[in-house]
Amino acid sequence: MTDARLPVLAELERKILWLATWTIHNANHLRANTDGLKVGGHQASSASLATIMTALYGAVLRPEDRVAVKPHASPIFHAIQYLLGNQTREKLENFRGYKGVQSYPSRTKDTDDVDFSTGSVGLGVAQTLFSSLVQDYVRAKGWGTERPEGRMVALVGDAEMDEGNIFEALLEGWKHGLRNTWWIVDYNRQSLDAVVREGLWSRFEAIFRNFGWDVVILKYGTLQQEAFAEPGGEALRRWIDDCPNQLYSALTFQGGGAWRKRLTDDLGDQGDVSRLIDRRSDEELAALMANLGGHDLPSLLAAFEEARSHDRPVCFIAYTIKGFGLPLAGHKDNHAGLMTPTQVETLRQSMNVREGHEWDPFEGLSLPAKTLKSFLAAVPFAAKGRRRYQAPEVGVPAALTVPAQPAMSTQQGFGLILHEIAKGDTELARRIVTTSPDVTVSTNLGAWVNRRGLFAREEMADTFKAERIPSTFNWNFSPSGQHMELGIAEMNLFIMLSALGLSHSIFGERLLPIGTLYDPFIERGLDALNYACYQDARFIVAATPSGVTLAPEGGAHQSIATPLIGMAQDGLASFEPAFVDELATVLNWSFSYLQRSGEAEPDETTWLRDAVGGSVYLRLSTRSIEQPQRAMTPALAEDIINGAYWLRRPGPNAQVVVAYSGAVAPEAIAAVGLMGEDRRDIGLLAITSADRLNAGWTAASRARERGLVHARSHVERLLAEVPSHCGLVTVLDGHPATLAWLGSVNGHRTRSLGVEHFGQTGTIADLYRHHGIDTDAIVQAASALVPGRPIRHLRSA
Ligand SMILES: Cc1ncc(C[n+]2csc(CCOP(=O)(O)OP(=O)(O)O)c2C)c(N)n1
Ligand SMILES: [Mg+2]
Repeated sequence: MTDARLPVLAELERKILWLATWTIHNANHLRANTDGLKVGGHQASSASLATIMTALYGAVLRPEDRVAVKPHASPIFHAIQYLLGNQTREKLENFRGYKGVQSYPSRTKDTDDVDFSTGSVGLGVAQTLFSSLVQDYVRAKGWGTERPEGRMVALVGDAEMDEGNIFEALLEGWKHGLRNTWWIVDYNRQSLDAVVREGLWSRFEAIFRNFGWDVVILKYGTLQQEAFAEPGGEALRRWIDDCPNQLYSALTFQGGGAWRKRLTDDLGDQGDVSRLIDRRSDEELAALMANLGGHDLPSLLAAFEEARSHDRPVCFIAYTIKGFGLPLAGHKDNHAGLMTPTQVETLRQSMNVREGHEWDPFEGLSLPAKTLKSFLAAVPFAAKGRRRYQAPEVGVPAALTVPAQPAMSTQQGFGLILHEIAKGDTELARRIVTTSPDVTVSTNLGAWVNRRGLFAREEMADTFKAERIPSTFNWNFSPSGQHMELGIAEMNLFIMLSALGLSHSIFGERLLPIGTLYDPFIERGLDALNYACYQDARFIVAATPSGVTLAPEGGAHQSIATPLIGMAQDGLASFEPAFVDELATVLNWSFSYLQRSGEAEPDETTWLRDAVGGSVYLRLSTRSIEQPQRAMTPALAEDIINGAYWLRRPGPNAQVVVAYSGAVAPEAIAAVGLMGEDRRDIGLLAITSADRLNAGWTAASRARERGLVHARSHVERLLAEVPSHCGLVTVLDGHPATLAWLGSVNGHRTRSLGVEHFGQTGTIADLYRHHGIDTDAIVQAASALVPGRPIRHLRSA
């Protein structure tokens, strides 16, 4: 039985390819193009996926499905959305321009319902896998079950499969019993520079089957299958199978005449095979040879529909031609290839598109416009409109319980605070989900996990416990568990956080994700962290231990640059508290900060964009330090969130202010004590967030420059009471540039202490001395910065 959708989908495919081509051509040739706007990489790469995406969006996908589209296929995606009425002509005309359609599909910047951003190849692919695990998590809790389960689909470039993070994710998916995930590999055997190695598909096949995936190879289209059934067809099939990728590409580029010559030379037998070739015109021969599985609507529809009948993960290896349907088809240099105006003109004519009607959705059709219109109106994917949800806000208490211990580390405090939350039967406790790459216990999540359990779709008892072997930790897995245990790969942690942190928008169910890892390994997962922030996923990352303070752990685990990452990473508010009451304040604030989504206007007190919300990075430490005995007043809490407060207010004639962040608090406090007799009115500034202090200052400065003369940020208010002759010594266990900018706020002379070099192993005292962030170094810096009476402590030292 023939499928009535086929002629319409074929027409749609032509239209989509045309619109994508026109979008790119428009950006390249028609718009003023002075600053390198040249569109590289989109044309051929888009065409490669035109058929597959037509089949998916036109027939296969349902509203609950979510897709990560290969970065360079963005013009195809937007053309489809344009036809569905979700994208404007203005934005398409402004492809890659200011506020136009983005180069690569963007969840936050594009307006046509992009599910997952892509761009840095590999990450979007893994995101679909983790999103599927999150879907299972949410549903196992009994949430969102009124909606059907969706499929998480990635359209993957074959060269993209070189990215290691894809295989890290694959492993994790296997461990968690992955379902409902499709990866469709656009097997065009071309990357950016080159032609892909021979036979790669069979390696992929073996890998995926090993991890429990179904593998569907879409190699031959219907025309080819029909030809194989003709007399002599078997010889043609063998020839295709043996043909090297380079040669296939080259012949595709050259067209029908070249195919005829080559096939006749190689296969001509004056018999069946010759007749098979001769029966076809050059054009028909080219169409036959280009009729690979990934360009054959009937094969694609059949394969996808078959896969819809079960929930096993499927890898489709779809043979395609890069640049399909365009004069660039198959050429190995086509990645950055652009069609010339003449080529576009030829295509326009062949598509029956009149000049001036290039953007008309129903121009030049061979079917009545009405047919296409009503088909588009009934496309299942678009049946429910925009596919983004909102979730009600989870209530946050006025304050979290601060553990009462005279001395603690922030890491220990973090574990105790979460343990307190875990004990309660609150909505907050239920919506928190933790995850960690094999450092759950060593980052102090153990007590939380003991209470709330590990997540798995199926129960799995802790054998040690069942055997009554004493152990501190209860490692039971169940659908009600709230901890997602991951293997060591940090990329997976951040992509998991990205998936958990979009649950409210993708599945309509709010999660409050907390991930833990060792601080230095943020750098291992940094691109994925950046990706998560770019998509506006909401999560807390607690990184511990950090700096050189993890002393005996040695140089390999020490982090120097992370405070700067914390400041520079957009979408991430970073804190480095010294004391546990500060941490409790920050954590509580974070739970509501995660859930905000307002307008981007800065707040007039702090000049921070707090109404918008975002994710949070907590840089914690294993160093146990004496805790202040104090009440957390609302004013103090506010200062902690805004980034700093006076631990000791400077007097009117202050000569020195010491500003510190994090675990070096005892050194800063001691230095201030030791200098007290020899320098006047010393101030001690506790900095909980260099990131937020700096951001507020920058925003307030900008506001003043734009005429709001009274704009003042938190740090400006704090430093306003410091006399101009006063010197500033800043110190932290991290790169000194983190706090060095404080001197620019009001022009105070500043000396910034911190860590710049890979560390030694040793005690904390050894290493603080070695790097010059100990008490003596602070006193020496102050003494040199503010000359005066010799500081007695230094003389006696
Ligand atoms: C992490 C990362 N590295 C490099 C790039 C630059 N880049 C974009 S596409 C591409 C290769 C594309 O090959 P393939 O995945 O086969 O897609 P095709 O263009 O063939 O469809 C490269 C190297 C990138 N976007 N992200
Ligand atoms: Mg490729």
